[in-house]
Amino acid sequence: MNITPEEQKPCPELPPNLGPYRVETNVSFVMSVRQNEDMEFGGRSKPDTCTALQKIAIVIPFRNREPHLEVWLYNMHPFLKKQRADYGIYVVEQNGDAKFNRAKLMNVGFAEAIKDYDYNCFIFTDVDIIPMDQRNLYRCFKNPRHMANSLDKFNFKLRYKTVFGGVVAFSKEQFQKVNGFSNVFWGWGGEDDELYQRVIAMGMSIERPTQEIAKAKAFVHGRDTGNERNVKTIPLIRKAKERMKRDGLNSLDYKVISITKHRLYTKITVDIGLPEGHLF
Ligand code: UDH
Ligand code: MN
Repeated sequence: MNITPEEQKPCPELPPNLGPYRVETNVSFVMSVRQNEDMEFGGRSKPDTCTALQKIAIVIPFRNREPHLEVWLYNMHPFLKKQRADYGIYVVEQNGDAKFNRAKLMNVGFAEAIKDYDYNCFIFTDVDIIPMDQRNLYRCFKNPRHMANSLDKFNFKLRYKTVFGGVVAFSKEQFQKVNGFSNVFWGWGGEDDELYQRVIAMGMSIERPTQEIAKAKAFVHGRDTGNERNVKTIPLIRKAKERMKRDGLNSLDYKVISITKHRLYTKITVDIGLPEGHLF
């Protein structure tokens, strides 16, 4: 007899048997698909014997990083299933070769995911960071949560007290409260610190797992073409509080080029425009 969702019990607060996790790097898309044949297209899955506590959209900013995506998917589907998550994966790909805008892609992921399902939690993650402990819950909490505080490439040390990059979790309300990310950070850096300032400006604070539980693998790589360091971030970060009212989800402008529901993820390819004052 099938159990209907109404008859199902909520999943336990803490899934059983969570512990250290060994990241597998020698993988392929084919291996991932074989291991995840139970997935719904678009990279959706939910526990089959209980009702998950949250509905989680995972948003990955992306351009030209297939090898990292391959490893991320191979490791993260089993990881999220083990945590009994009701989740969907959204890979938001910037079309064209203009300067990369990680933050704007995150906003697009949020805006598109909420059209798909009644998500109430959003995890914004780089494609090249994979947790090394299943107790690092990919979920939302009372405060916006930073989960990339203990990366192997930084010897599992917190780099600075207000660091807020790599992987963050926001409930829908928390993300709307800060008006999402800024849309005006083109190139590498600053958008994460600006988001931190938004959180503080709205009277919230951030939280993190312990350094032990947050241990994660971050792949070491060179700088991508098109993602050169942005040298104009400091004045933007300083003015975050003032700008956040008009720069973010409420000013988000983009054109979807395609949405493809692959077995392991939903790929959203998007035209996010060009930096202001861009010259050809
Ligand atoms: N991303 C892409 N494609 C790009 C650029 C960035 O997919 O071309 C995404 C991806 O999810 C990535 C994230 O944006 O994980 C953040 O970008 P990043 O990984 O380049 O940032 P990180 O801080 O490295 O890891 C910066 C380059 C450091 C070079 C140092 C050389 N010693
Ligand atoms: Mn990286």
